[in-house]
Amino acid sequence: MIRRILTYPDSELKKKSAPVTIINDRIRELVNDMTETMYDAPGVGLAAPQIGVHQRVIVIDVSPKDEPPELIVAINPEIIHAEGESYEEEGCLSVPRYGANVRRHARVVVKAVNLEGEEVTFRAEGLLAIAFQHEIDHLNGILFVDHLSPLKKEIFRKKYRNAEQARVGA
Ligand code: K1U
Ligand code: ZN
Repeated sequence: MIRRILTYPDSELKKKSAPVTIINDRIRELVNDMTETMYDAPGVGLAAPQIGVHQRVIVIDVSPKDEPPELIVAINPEIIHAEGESYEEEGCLSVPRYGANVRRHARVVVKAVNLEGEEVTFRAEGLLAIAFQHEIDHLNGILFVDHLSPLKKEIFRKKYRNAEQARVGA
């Protein structure tokens, strides 16, 4: 089922998510819903708190449009190694119509559990590395705009508020 994606400034997006302790039908259904919601959006990733579920589950697919899908499901993901620096433009399904450059690690190693309950390790670079960092931030209640300098964040807040007010005719 496609779920509604919460948007900034919803306070649910600022809450920290809890680790998954057991992989049961509820988690499998959550992953199915997240996957459907991500592909429908469309996005290259989605974290459970974006649909209001505060469990440490993310889905990612950064495969090019003209290639077969390569879905990554990561439960309780943890960055166990990070190196290098990147500064690329990001967007967020929870912050529609806004993009900004964010400083991230260029390469990460992520440890997680898959839907079978097995421990898995991902070595990521490029967009996949950025997506892992972006989605794991969501699990900790952090949005990409929280990485902006205080001045840029203030400009974002004002611009975003004005743009949203104009859009809904407030
Ligand atoms: O978590 C999210 O809000 C999803 C977000 C993930 C992300 C985007 C860019 C860099 C890192 C992580 C998105 O998918 S925003 C939409 C987007 O970037 C996109 C959509 C369709 C095709 C390609 C990109
Ligand atoms: Zn996001």
